[in-house]
Amino acid sequence: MLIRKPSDIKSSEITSRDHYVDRRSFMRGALSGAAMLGAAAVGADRVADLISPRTSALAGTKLETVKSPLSTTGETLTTYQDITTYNNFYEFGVDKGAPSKNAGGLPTRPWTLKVEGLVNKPQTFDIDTLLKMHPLEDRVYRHRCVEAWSMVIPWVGYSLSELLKQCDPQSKAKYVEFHSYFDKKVEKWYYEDAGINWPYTEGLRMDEAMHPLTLLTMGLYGEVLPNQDGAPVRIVVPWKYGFKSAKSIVTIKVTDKQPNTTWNLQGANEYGFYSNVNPTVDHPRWSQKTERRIGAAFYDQRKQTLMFNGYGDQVASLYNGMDLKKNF
Ligand SMILES: Nc1nc2c(c(=O)[nH]1)N[C@H]1C(S)=C(S)[C@@H](COP(=O)(O)O)O[C@H]1N2
Ligand SMILES: [Mo]
Repeated sequence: MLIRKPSDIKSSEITSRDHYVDRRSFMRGALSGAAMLGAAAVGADRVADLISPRTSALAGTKLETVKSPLSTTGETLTTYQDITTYNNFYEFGVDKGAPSKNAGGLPTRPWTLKVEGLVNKPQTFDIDTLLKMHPLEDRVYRHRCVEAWSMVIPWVGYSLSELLKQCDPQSKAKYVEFHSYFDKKVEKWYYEDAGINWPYTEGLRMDEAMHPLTLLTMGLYGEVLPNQDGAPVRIVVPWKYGFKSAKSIVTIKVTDKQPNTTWNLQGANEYGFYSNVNPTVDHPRWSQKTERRIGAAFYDQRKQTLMFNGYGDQVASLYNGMDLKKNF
């Protein structure tokens, strides 16, 4: 992304959700048969790969959800196929197609999320507790990557504030830090040479983290998150560039100092701590005025990028008095 030029992989094949699921389970059935027959001939790794791990064992598990009044309306949803095969998840490789191929081994059960730091009630939550703690909402959000492409994604989750409130942040708490899972044995594709400081770390100001739009996300399209999209739990901050939305998080640390975040350390002039979507502030290497909508018909692909990604009515007041040209 971020290191290389945005690649222009065409989302050539657009398959509807149902067709995709049918085809996938059909292929899995066909392949496990083939795998059993051929087990002696092909190596054990290859057999394992044939049987399933391209996607997690939990993939396709339905979640019980309610509609959210905070959903974005009037946009065409990006297909499940595109959302799950065009990804940025550098721990599993830098190409957009790599995470969907490589993230099958991410161990999403058991999984815990620890909330620590400046809170009166530090706690470790099991993923199955998180899934039941508060009603899960279907929330449609625009997603705008700093690389100037975008999607419209029907996430499932609830406001991060619901979780933070349970931990009772102290009054000196000013920031929240998110740490992604990191294991070199599982995420063999992490980009060692680029000098990225793993684990992937992101952060928000406390009031941004408590804003109702900031989503603790556990699913998409009404099902558990596929591994490549940050299973089993991630953050989604729809008014900021996509890299602010850390995937597969294991720790939330509440602090009084602005966190050092992965991409900000890579290049502060390219990836600001705030990184609110802003069409008037270009990335040093490309324009941010427009975006390419993944999967849209060719005549409809170029969209004007909206200030705060279109969420200004809800979030602009968080930045009163700040120079929006500098808060990038
Ligand atoms: N741990 C981790 N989180 C991450 C990333 C990553 O490489 N590693 N990429 C970010 C970027 S640049 C984007 S655009 C979104 C992509 O989310 P998606 O693949 O579910 O669309 O995840 C963000 N969160
Ligand atoms: Mo991104």
